[in-house]
Formats: sequence, structure tokens, C-alpha cells
Amino acid sequence: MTTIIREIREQFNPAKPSECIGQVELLTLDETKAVVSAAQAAFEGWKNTSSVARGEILRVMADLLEQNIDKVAETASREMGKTKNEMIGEVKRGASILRYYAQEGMRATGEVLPSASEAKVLYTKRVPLGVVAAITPWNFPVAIPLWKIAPALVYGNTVVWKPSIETALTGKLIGELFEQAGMPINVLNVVQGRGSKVGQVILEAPEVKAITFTGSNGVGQSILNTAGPTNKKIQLELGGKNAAIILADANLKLAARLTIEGAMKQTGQRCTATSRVYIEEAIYKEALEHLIAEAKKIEVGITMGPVSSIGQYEDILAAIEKAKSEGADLVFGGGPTKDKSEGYYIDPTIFTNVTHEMAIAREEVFGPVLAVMKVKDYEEAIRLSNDSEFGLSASIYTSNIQKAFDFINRSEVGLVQVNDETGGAEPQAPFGGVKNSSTGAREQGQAAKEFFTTMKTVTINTI
Ligand code: UN1
Repeated sequence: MTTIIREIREQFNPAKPSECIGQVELLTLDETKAVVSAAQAAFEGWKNTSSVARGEILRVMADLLEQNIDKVAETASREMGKTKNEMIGEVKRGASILRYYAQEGMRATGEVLPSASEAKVLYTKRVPLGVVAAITPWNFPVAIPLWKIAPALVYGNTVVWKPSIETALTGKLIGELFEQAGMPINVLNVVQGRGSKVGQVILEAPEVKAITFTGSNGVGQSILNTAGPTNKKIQLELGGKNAAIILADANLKLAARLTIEGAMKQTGQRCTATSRVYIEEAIYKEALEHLIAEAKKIEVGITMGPVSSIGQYEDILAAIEKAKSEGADLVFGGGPTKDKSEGYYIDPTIFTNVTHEMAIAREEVFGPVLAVMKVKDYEEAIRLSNDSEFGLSASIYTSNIQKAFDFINRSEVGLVQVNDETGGAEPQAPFGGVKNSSTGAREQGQAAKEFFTTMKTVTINTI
């Protein structure tokens, strides 16, 4: 008899750090290897299940998720700090992602092409890859896993999913709901543990054919270093330093509301968060007043949750201190809302007089912090907004159609917004960035097919 000793991890509530909300057992390295092998063994059967039947399980899962919306939202909210309302919105988004990919099981998997020879039938057929690893972050503990897992499964892959250890309880719950939905054994496998331990085993496993990851640039780079040379397919969604431009002809109230929502929703912990705003000097003063008025409406602890962990809390406060020491002017917020023993709350924070030499204009903060810059005109704004190592999302607020189209053409990002906030994503639309924000094929929509399948080109000679 072998006794397996697993590490137990306790999860704490960032809104009340002394409150333990549950425990999770972390898998050993040997168990992780066994899970990957089991996923490989399950592949043949899953691949040979019709895509319509695979999609049907996703549809049942969507219903189950909605039936359990309160429990899932409550667990995730207590685990990573997002407000219950924000979390309910995310669970609904998760259900709609599942429904979109459930339907995908009924859509075309290839195309018939003309051949140079009349006697030949030529067509393409999408086929699954095998075992796919999904490594997901804590900031969207339901939606991001589902927008990776659902397409991976419907296209016929088996999945090894490692949720962030920070949201392990939410991951466990999602795994249990998939089981209830009728997912066959070992088709979707939840591996609980640290990236540096079980994550490494997954990256190195020869059975794993593709890795989809959302998280930090540092971890993304180490995934490329480990798995890149072994010819695994890799999809990385990394950081952002998303800019908004407010022109003199914009609807200033709308621009200010959406810029603050973009910056502060989910306490700024989104890779799509607005973190820089360039305002034309003609309306600078007025626009700044609107921004501050919008920030004042936020009630920390009610409409804005705490940041997710003590690590996040310290990193964000350090970024605020650095901005002050580099000479930016603090015009709103700028510190903890209360003592950290009462929750990791940070005030919505706005800096002005920011320059591109400062870290606050260049580095991702992943917290409720907005850097404001005054620009002479649109040309200066577009030049500065493109002056970034990142290229995920960018917004322009204007009523000038020429400038809007010019921005669509020249903005170096994957997601362009006109009179809308930098964040947000709909299941049917491709999601991803350029520069250091993304690697590999786009996520979501029909674009997901590119990553989660490969193609066979079939020629039939009918003579
Ligand atoms: C959104 O803005 O609603 O990790 C989605 C992130 C992104 C997803 C953002 N990959 O924040």
C-alpha cells in the first residue's frame, strides 16, 4: 500500500484576511504525471465522440453553472476579492461562452475545395490535437478557464487544467460541475498546485501537445523557454498597458465614465484595464474634473472590492510610491483605504503630470491606478499611446469620424475601441493583442479553432 501525502493549502478572504474560507489538497508531482497520462488515454474515446454530443455536455454545463450561480460567485468573490456583482456578471459570461461553444459542435469542420482534376475530391478536415494544457489566472477564475476549456473540449481534445492556486476552490467547483454535466472520466482533469511545481510537470509532459496560458509576462516567458523548443503549440495572453485618448470633440461625460470604469472595474486587475489616458489640452482641465468626479462615485468595499492578495497589495502600493518619487502628481486616492488587517483595500488612484520616462506610464500595475497625460493634439496622443512594449487594447473618445478611422488604422493593439472602454470581451469575438501582450493564435470566437485544432487536407481520386 502506498500512502500519498499531499500538501494542504488554506485559502483566505482578501476582504477579511483572517478568515479562512476553505482548504485545498495540492497534487504531488507523480500524481500530476499520472493525470496527464490518463488524459492521453481518454483522448481516443473523446475524439471519436461526435462533436454534437461533446457540445451537448457544454450546454448542460451552462445550465448547471447558472443554477449554481450564487455558490460559484460567492466562492470566487471570497477567494479573490472581486465584488459579488462583478462575479455574477462573470459567471453569466461563462455560461454564454459555454453556449457559444456548445453550438460549435454543430458547425462546419472543413471546406470542400475545387481540384485541378475533375476526378478528385479535395477537402479539409479540422482534427483535435490531443492533450491540451490550460493554465489560468486568478483574475477571471471562471470566464478565462471556460473560454479555453470549452473550445478545447468541443473540438475533441482532452484537457489538463491548472487553475491559479489563488482560486483553487473556484477551480474545484467548476471541475465538479463539469463532472455533474456528464463529462466522461479523465476528459477534463483539474490539477491543483503551484505553477513552479505541478505546472512545470505539465509543461514538460510529452503527451501535452498544446499549452494555453493567461497571466504574467514573466511566467509566459518561462513557458516559452520550457515548452517552445519541444514544438508544443503555445498560446499566451499576457500583460497590457492600455491607453485611452480623449479628444476635444468627445462626449466628455461618457469618456470620463468609461475611462474610470476601464481603469477601476475589478479593482484594476484586468489585463485590459485602462491605465493611461491622454487628454487634448483644450479640454484637459474639464476632462480631469470629470474623471475625478467619476472616481469619487466609487465606494471602496461596496462597489469596488479589495485586491486579491497581500502580494498584489504590496506591489500596487509600491508602484504608487514609485510614481510619487518619480515626480507624478497624485490628484486622487494614493494609498490603502484601511488597515490591511481589515482587507486589502486600495483607494482608486489618479496621477497627473506623468511622463513616458516614469514607470507608471510604462509598466503594468494591475491595480486601481490611472496615469493622466496632457497632449497638444491627436498626433501626439497616437504617438504616445503606441509608445509601449504592450499592445492589447486601446480606446479613443471622439465624435470625429476621420480621427476614429485613423486611430483604428494606426493604433498598435489587438483590440481597438471607439467611444468604449478598453476592457470587455464577447464570446463570439476574437480576443488578443500584439507586441508583448500575446503570443500565438487569438482566443474565443471562431479564432479559437485555429489554436485548438490542426488540419487534414484530404484528396480522393475517384478514378
Ligand atoms: C475583460 O476585459 O473582460 O486577464 C477580459 C485578463 C484578460 C481578460 C479580460 N485576459 O484580464
